[in-house]
Amino acid sequence: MSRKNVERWVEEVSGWTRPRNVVWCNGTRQEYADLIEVMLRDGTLVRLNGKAYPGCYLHRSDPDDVARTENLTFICTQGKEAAGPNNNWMSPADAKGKVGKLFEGSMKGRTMYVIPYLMGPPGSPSSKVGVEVTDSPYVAASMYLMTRVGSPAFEHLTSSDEFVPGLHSLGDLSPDRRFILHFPEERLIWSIGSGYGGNALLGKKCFALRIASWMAREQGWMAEHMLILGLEDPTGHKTYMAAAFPSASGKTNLAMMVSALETEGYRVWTVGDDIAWLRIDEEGRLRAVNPEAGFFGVAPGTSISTNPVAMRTIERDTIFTNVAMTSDGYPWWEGMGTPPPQGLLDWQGRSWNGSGPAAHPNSRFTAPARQCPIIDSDWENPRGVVISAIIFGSRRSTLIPLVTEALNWEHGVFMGAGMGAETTAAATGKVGVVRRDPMAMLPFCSYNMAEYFAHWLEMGRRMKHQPRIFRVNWFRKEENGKFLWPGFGENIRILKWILERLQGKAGARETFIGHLPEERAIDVHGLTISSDQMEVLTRVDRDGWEKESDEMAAFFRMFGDKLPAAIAEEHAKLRRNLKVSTLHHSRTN
Ligand code: GTP
Ligand code: SPV
Ligand code: MN
Repeated sequence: MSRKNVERWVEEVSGWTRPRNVVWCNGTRQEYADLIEVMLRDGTLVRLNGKAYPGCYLHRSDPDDVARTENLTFICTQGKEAAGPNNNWMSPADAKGKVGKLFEGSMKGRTMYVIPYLMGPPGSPSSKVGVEVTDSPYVAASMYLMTRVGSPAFEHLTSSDEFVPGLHSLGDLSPDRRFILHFPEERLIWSIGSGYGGNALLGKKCFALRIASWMAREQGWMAEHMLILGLEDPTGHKTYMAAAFPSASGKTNLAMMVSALETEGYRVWTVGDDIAWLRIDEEGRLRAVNPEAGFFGVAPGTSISTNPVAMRTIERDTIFTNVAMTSDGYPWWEGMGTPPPQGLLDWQGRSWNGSGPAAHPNSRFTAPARQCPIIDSDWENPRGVVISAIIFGSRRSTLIPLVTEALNWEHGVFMGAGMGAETTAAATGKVGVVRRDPMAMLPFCSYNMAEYFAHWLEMGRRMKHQPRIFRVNWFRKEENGKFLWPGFGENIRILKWILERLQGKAGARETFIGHLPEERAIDVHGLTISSDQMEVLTRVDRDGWEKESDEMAAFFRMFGDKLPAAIAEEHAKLRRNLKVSTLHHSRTN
């Protein structure tokens, strides 16, 4: 049993970070309760209204520590090329020298929590063990909600010796001394100076995406920033789909959707809302597991009308971070569906004066997945679920149609690789600027993305039954800034079209960007949307695509001749077709 190896590593890091005491977490409810007690006593947590929100707490973070900090996130590989132009890089020796100093004595006077955790369903060949050492009780408690802590990890460890160590310390929380470091070659994570989710809950983005994407390429599987959902149709049959959208761009909402077509028998079941680990099974199908056991979801915009399932998931045993609080001790945020009440405290605990948001735009809830009322019966199936469709999506206020189907796997990989997305509050920096975010993995792929595209192409070649690939966009806006498409539960109409495409039933017209829904192929009955608006949502704007294609070119150029030929060829094809369509236009106009 490699518990010995874990003990050896813990001894090493505690000798150096010098905590006051060390607590091993075995995953019991009592341990979780003790952590909560510690935080209520020292003010890290505030208890919310026990009648309306039993077992719920509010955490207010340092005002400078509210989102992922991509500029302070590094991949530390022997050579710079391995990390690619898409990552910040430091050599392992430099990283350890520089950041090692910051860890010296960083836990003085604090408790060190040792958290063995399992990512993935117990008993699954896909699952992997991590051990996080942290001096933050908030991080420790969040790990209880987000992963399988303690015995599931040790039971899994007995069957394999591998575990991914992750060292985390709050340090002094200064962004000047904040580093999120990944050593994929030795499967190691170091994080200091932040207590924020994606920087500090090391099982999530650091392990399940950055370290895992590296392992996945070596071992022939995929680690993706994807939700997983089951779409039940009127016959009762479920079709599973995985969808990659960038941060704060609708994964949790799609995965938990309450279908607007429920009376007709279409409904959604949740398997996962953020990350998917995918492998090819013996029959050549792609199967996915959700490595996580909880949701770390965006609070603003979540309401009874937009996401009633999330609202029910978070009404008990949930930790809220950086939301506002009412005088009754209820959590509150913008877009919750109720007007801001009198006596509201903002996310920093100050009396809210009506200027600026009361809840931080990246405020979040952390809740166990089992509390989700529509969690899928197969969400912990060790074999995972068979994926029939892969969906790429992002926020684009213009150009990108409501839905497009790729012509084939290569074209679909190109669609994902060239995807542009408007940035959100989930990472520090400007919000709403378009950047390329291939497969929604730009901040999470730990190696050269040109090789990542090649890996996608190779995975497609190895599959006997490739999922079909789609691109969606719920975020088109009218000139007045209003969303053109109602979104949320109405997105079922697009999932229905996707399902009907898989079944060979739905109509589509082939264009140079892919298959677009034929007029009236999308079921809009009961919706107040005009055929003009639907036309706008499914139009191909040639000039816009010309510009889009230039932006893809600029992005792809970064990778030089590492860019796979198939991607370059798909891009060249788009260019050629754009020219042809110009000729066509001038002839018909
Ligand atoms: P991460 O947890 O950061 O990875 O985000 P996510 O991709 O899970 O995004 P999430 O579902 O939490 O949605 C982010 C924001 O987008 C929330 O404010 C939602 O209310 C909003 N949103 C989600 N789906 C839709 C939609 O279909 N239409 C519109 N207009 N907004 C949406
Ligand atoms: C994201 O930013 O994509 C999230 C939140 O899901 S975090 O855990 O911070 O990465
Ligand atoms: Mn995410």
